[in-house]
Amino acid sequence: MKEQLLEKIKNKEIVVGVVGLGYVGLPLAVEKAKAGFKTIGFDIQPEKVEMVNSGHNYIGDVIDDDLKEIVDTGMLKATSDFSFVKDVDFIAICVPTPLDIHQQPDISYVRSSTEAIAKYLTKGTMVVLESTTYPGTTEELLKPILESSGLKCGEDFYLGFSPERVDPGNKQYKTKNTPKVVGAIGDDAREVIAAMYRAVLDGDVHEVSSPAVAEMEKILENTYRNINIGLANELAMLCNRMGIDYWEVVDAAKTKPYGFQPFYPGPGLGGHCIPLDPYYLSWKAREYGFHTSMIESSMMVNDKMPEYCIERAMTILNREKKSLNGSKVLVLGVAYKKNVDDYRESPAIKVIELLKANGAQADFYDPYISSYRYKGSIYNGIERLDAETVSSYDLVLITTGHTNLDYGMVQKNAKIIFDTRNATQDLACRDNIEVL
Ligand code: SAJ
Repeated sequence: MKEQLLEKIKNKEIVVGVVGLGYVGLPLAVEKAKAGFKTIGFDIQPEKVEMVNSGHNYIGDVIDDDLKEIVDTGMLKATSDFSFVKDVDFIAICVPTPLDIHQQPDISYVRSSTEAIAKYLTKGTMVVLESTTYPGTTEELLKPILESSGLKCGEDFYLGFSPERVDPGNKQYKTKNTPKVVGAIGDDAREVIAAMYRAVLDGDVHEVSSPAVAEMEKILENTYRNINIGLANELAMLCNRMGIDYWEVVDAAKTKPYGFQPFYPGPGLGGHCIPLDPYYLSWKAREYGFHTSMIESSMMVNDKMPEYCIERAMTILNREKKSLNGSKVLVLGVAYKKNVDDYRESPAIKVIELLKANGAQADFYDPYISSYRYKGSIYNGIERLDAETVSSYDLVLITTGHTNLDYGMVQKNAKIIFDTRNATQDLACRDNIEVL
């Protein structure tokens, strides 16, 4: 099997499957097809299948023309019919790994995708999980499901884990040039799966001894960010109490050319990875009687940031002899981080809800997001951001630091600005600006 697959990779005869056509799966499918491998994209959402098959791109990190070309040339097609799994030689699973309402891992998308694959799995197939998950998922969950097909892992099919590393909106690092880690069950599996990624990606492919090592390294990457952001948030709150500008402190600390990476405070932790992934580890750790105290501590700080922003807004309005209750507040940015159109787990939305709960009239403007859905309701932003609009609010609250906003105009016309992202850092006149 190994030699046959290595030959097929070399001759670009491998048929590739990608399950999940989101911000991870679609860029991966596009890169595989661009590298000359016929690719089938699988997704349970008919609208995604329809958009891909009509060459209509919906992922910011994918180039529209690239998608159109590989669809027009037949190198990529999308389907919801998993029976086509019988035609693939390599299949990557790129489905969400969210948390349920009790902050426990919801592995159901991975499980159902694997079950769908197992039904049509054929000999000589490489199966790779890319979704971020707890160490042990590949061997403990995927392997038995796939072997229920009657095929034997390591003999009839290869199984591995290779964590996605997609930083939405990152202009420098994309799927093609970001180094990739690969772990698999068995040396042959690891060699063949790594060869498959090397045939497509420009970045280094780093092989590790097991899927668990690869699963754990990805969780380490994101837990590292979570905890350092928690540290930044905690020190920002302390510095405010001490009358020290934490943003200036970080700028000074990052002059150290080694051993320090800057992290910045904010209104909370958003996105579908950093706030969630560490909980996959703390959940699994309890199986071993282990408590990941630093993750819990960091998340206590991060989860408190929306409320802390409300406290600060109250203090700022109070100085103007105004109460939050009855004030008009304009929230700038609902995306979970700057220059993206994604508002999943966005702290800005939690801030808006808290403003309303305290009796404020909270409107928002986001250049990338005109409306958002929250708990079954749709919320529309204000149409445009102009001097008259800005001046009509008691407080402007910057929650996402989009770089395409005219902060100079906002500063000139706002009564007062609470900037939780230091987005106004380049403005000379800051007398009506307060930072987190
Ligand atoms: N944030 C801060 N302060 C910081 C950095 C980030 O408050 O100093 C906030 C952001 O505003 C955002 C959240 O944390 O709400 C997460 O931001 P992020 O920069 O970690 O970006 P994500 O979640 O879009 O993507 C991350 C990837 N980003 C980077 O490495 C820069 C990467 O960790 C993973 O590839 C990706 O998660 C993933 O899919 O796991």
